[in-house]
Amino acid sequence: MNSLSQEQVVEFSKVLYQARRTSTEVEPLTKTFTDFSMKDAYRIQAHGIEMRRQDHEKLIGYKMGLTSKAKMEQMGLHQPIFGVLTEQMQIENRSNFLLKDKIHPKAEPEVFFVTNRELKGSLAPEDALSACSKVGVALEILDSRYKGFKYFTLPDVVADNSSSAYFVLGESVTPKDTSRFDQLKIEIFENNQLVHSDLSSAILGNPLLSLCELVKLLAEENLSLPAGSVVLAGAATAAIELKTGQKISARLESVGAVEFSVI
Ligand code: OOG
Ligand code: MG
Repeated sequence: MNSLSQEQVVEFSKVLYQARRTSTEVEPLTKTFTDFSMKDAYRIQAHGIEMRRQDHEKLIGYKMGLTSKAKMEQMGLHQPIFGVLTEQMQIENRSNFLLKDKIHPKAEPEVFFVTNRELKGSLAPEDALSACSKVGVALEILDSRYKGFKYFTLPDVVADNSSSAYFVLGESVTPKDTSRFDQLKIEIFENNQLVHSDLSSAILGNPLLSLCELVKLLAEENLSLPAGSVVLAGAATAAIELKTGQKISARLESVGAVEFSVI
């Protein structure tokens, strides 16, 4: 497979940029144009983020995706990926989420970290833990720009910033050296009814390993993870489609809760 020219990278990322801005679904890029590699997918993603930076969005972290079996099976794709988070994507905990002007959003329960120093290269889980000032529970609101939220190929998803759209950070704790985050129950509720539940070990065996994996994937792009980054470790369970009138909440055992209402 030949790598994409810079003109193609710009053209492809503009298609997704417009789709997001106008809440219009588009065909997968690999269907409209041509197949491309993961490396090119991250180039398209990065160019899309650069356009958002020009729109004065501020980068505040990353999300990991496809880090659990439940998510890999829901989406039919089987390899961890990352996307970029901006401050403009954040929704306050316990606030309203307006469904209007969204394409086909879904919510999923996540573990999040806030890092206290720059991280790069290869990292052990103990180093990852010592680099976290916070560990908390989050809800990610995905909204793929592709028709019917249907896949396509892994490079299509990565090009589309790994389907990220919004996120809500909930309660958190300050971890200690001895804290363990690999056997905690994580649950998602719709109108207080439990919909999915799993253990945090569903996320690559331990959500801290998802942070290590992110740092490794960033290194492949010659990037490091800046101090103070927010990192979503990836959903432990499948996602729920959003509809007006829902209250969506999630709970991470020993850590806390997070919620929003769909209006
Ligand atoms: C891809 C992003 C997956 C997760 O937590 O696994 C993701 C998608 O489902 O569209 O965010
Ligand atoms: Mg997610």
